Amino acid sequence: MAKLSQLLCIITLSTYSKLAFSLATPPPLPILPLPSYAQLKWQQRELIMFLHFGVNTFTDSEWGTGNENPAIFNPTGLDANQWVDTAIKGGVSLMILTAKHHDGFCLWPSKYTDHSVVGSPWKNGHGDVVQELVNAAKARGVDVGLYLSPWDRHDRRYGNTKAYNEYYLAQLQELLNNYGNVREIWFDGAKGSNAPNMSYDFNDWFAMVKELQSTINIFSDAGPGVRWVGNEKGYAGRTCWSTINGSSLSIGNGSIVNYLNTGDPKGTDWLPAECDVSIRTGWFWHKSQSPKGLNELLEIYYNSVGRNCLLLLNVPPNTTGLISKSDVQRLTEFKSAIDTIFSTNMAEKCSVKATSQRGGQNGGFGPENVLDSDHLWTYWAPNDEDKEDHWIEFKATGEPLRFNVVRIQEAIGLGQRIRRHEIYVDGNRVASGTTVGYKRLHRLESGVVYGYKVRLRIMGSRALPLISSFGLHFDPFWHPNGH
Ligand code: FUL
Repeated sequence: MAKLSQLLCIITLSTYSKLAFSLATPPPLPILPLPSYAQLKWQQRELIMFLHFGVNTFTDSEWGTGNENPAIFNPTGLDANQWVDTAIKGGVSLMILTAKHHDGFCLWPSKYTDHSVVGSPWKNGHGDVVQELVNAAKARGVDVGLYLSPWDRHDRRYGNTKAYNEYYLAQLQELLNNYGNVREIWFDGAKGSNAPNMSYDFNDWFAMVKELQSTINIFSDAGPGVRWVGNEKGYAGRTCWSTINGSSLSIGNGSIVNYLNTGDPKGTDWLPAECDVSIRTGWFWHKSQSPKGLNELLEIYYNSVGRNCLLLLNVPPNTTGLISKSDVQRLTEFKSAIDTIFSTNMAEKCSVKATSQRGGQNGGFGPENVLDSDHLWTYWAPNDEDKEDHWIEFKATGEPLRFNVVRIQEAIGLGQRIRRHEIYVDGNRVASGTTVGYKRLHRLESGVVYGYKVRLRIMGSRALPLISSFGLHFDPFWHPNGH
């Protein structure tokens, strides 16, 4: 009997010790605030598309007066499939349409006004542009967002706070109840200086939006889902935190644009920035304008997506109701340039080591994680004792490395951390910066570099840095100072 219990004891102990060996090290603690699921999904889109379309398209203007005759809206060749095709060619997964711009003209047959497609000759007044976009997008697996301008220059209720808020909420309900999933709703802060004085019940609006569409991201200057980046050039700050203090923000307040541009490492809210810019000079289509050049678009890409933001690129349909060929071509070129640059990662051929790794050799947080295809939930984590300087190093296993772009990504699901970082090639510093966030791109000022060892050094962070992906790329369109 004594022998039996001894044997049992040995078996139990050995089972426990085996278990102890196979138990995984838990991830490090997050540092708050964190993104919501909808915000993470939004961030991964990188490039989304704006469609400014309405009476302004036909009057060659940017801000309509509100007195336009709906009869001028007649896009005889409108084909939302062509819009969605264009988006797909551009690698875009979300399209945001101006359902109503400042002129008050509604692209859907709203029950609450006659200033809409109903009064136009297009489809004899039976058309619905919102529905056409929703149908075409759904058929191709693309998501839809809507812009509903708070400032309305047509409706007579504007200026009467109660009556106009009721009208606005009624229209929000139409858009969010009748067209399936809406992924982003855009509350524009613009308002003309002579506009009647009134206040918008933003809190009621936001609460209703969330009630009707629980996974939507609400955009405004101040969020609460996504914040404005503070300019319409498509440029985020060189330092760009997804965190900010929501209580310091308000909508339509020109004095906070710099704060919006950079965010705040002490911010208590996760409110990432969206960079809106048009492919042309204006937001609406004008015969006299043409799309920006490829290099300008790439510059915008590096300054938005490459600075931890989303790029919301406006590609406006023309008077026929189609996206002009020149814009389709430019967007296709843009997408193909991005693919050319980022489809090859020279770091993948490297051996990789780091200052330390959480949980030791088999802890699951080794530096090799930065080279897999998961850019959120597998990452390199140093161990807790490593307090100050951290680095991760990539060493060529054959030919020297040749690149002019460095890509760094943080595991933002556990919070944004890095404050300061540098890149070295064979001991020489080639780039330095502050925040990283979901994605930080450095286009090297010195042009192409060749070398054997590339080191990312992190000299400051809010908590231990967690790197989810790293890339060394070659951008054939980048020629600084004729290099
Ligand atoms: C601004 C508006 O005034 C412009 O017309 C455009 O819609 C842009 C995206 O936002 O505030």
